[in-house]
Parts: sequence; structure tokens; C-alpha cells
Amino acid sequence: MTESDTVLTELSDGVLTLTLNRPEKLNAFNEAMHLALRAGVQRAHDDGAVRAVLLTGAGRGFSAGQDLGDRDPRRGEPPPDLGRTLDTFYNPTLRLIRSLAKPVVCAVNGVAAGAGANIALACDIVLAARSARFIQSFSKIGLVPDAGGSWHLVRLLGEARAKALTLMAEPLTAEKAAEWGLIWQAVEDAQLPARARAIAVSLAAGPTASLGMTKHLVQAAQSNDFDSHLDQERDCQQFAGRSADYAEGVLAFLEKRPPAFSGK
Ligand code: LHQ
Repeated sequence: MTESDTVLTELSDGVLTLTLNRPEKLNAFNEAMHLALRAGVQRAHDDGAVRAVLLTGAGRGFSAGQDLGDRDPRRGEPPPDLGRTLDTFYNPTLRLIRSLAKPVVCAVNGVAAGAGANIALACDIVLAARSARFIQSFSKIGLVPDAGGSWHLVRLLGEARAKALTLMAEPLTAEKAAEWGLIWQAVEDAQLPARARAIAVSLAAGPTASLGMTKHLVQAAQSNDFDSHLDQERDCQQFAGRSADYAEGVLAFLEKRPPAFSGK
């Protein structure tokens, strides 16, 4: 399998679909898959034809996190520098997903464990198949949560649930994840691909620049104080107000027709 086979890439209707593709390993991350995912997200930044991203997994799992086969202690090698692994592979991709000024939809098609779960949580709209489970597996192998997991869990769920999930590594069902506000929706397994695609296609047909700024405003609200947040909203609205999509949105409203947004 070449590096590019580890993440299947397809662009249609403005949606760049990235499918993690090591199904025999539940899409656990090896170096090739890291690099291929990063390249896919980077393309979403660079390519104007991409107006939304859909991330999912091939086979019965979304991702089982880091490939532990790559870290077999029986080889007798010195302990790996996991900080370097995070700096080199996970963190740049997570930063790219969060900074991307376009929506990222994640369809969690099956188990999402360790960093696999936390990559899903870094996406903007997360849907999961009813059979999927989110597992903060780190404590089972003597690690701490990474890939932004502890950051997202605390913000989305609060300390009590974040601590229980990370300390006990108990699987969380898709339904409970949705009920608790960790993800957007749990959907029937058979409906997941179509539901996730419909959302991604609809977002890709939206006012891309304002959607991108909306994503960044929501993210910034976690750390901004109220005054600076009002200023940031003002600046974004000033920019949005000058966009072709705002003019089109208002015109379409006045003409009682659906808007045809260009993303500009
Ligand atoms: C796997 C894996 C896997 C390799 C299933 N690797 N093969 C960041 C920085 C640097 C380094 C360290 O880590 C990190 C972040 C992390 O992500 S740490 C957390 C790593 N992930 C885990 O600890 C999860 C390990 N996997 C599991 O606990 C189970 O496989 C889950 C609960 C995900 C699924 O269980 P089952 O549905 O029962 O499937 P299975 O265990 O039978 O797995 C199917 C196959 O996938 C199997 O291969 P085999 O050849 O026996 O059929 C597994 O060995 C393989 N696989 N996860 N992470």
C-alpha cells in the first residue's frame, strides 16, 4: 500500500472526502496515514474548489488511534519519543483542521479509540453510527490523552465526565455522546454515509467565507473575554458584509428564491 492509499481522497460537489483506509487495523495511524491525512487537509486549505471536508473511515472502525504494532517493546529498541510523534504527526494535522476556514464534517462509522477519537472531536460537525463507540484508551496502555482530547472533552462535557472517560477508558456509545453534547448526532448505521454527505454537500454550497469565520468565532469564544469577542464578531461581520455571498443572500431573500452562494 502506498502512502496515498492509506487515505482515499475524492472531490465532488465541493466536498473533499477523506477516508482513512487501513481497515484491517481499524484505521490505526502509521506514518504513511498521518502524512496522507495531513496532505488531504492541506489540500482543503489550498484548493478553492474545496468548500467542505468529509472525514470518515473504511471498514468497521473509524480509527483505533496510533498503530501500536509500530511500537512493539519486544523489539528491544529504546523507548520512543512520543512527544516527537505528537509534534511531528498529530498536532500539525489537528491545527490544520481547527484553522481550516471551511467546515469539516466527521462521520464516525465505527469504533474511535485513543487519538482516533480525538481527531474526530477536532472536527466541526461530528455524526456517529449508532454502533460506534468513543474510547479514551490511553490509560489502558499507560499514556495520557492526547490529540487535543483532554482539551475538547473538558470544554464539551465538563470536568466530571472528562475525568471519568479518560481515567476509566470506558467506551461511550454514540447515542450517549450525542446526548451529552460531545458530538452532533448519532444516526442509524445504514444512514450514516448519506446523512453525513448531505450535510457536507449542503455546507459546501453555503457562504464559505462566512462559515469559515463562524467556525473560528465559535472556537475563539472558549478563550476570548466578552469585550474582545464583540470586537472579533464586528470585524468578521464587517468582512462578511462586503462579500458577494451576503449580497446574494439578501437578493435571494428579496426575490423569494434559494441563494446561489459562490463561496466568495
Ligand atoms: C490495531 C490497533 C492499534 C494496531 C486495533 N494498532 N493494530 C499518540 C502518540 C504517540 C504514540 C502513542 O499513541 C498516541 C495516541 C494513541 O492513539 S494511544 C491509543 C492507541 N489505541 C489503542 O490503545 C486502542 C487499541 N485497540 C483496541 O483497544 C481495540 O482494538 C478496539 C477497542 C479499538 C477495537 O476492539 P475490537 O473491535 O475487538 O477489534 P480488535 O481489537 O480485534 O482489532 C481488530 C484488528 O485491528 C486487530 O488485528 P488482528 O490482526 O488481530 O485482526 C487489532 O490488533 C488491530 N488493531 N487497534 N491501535
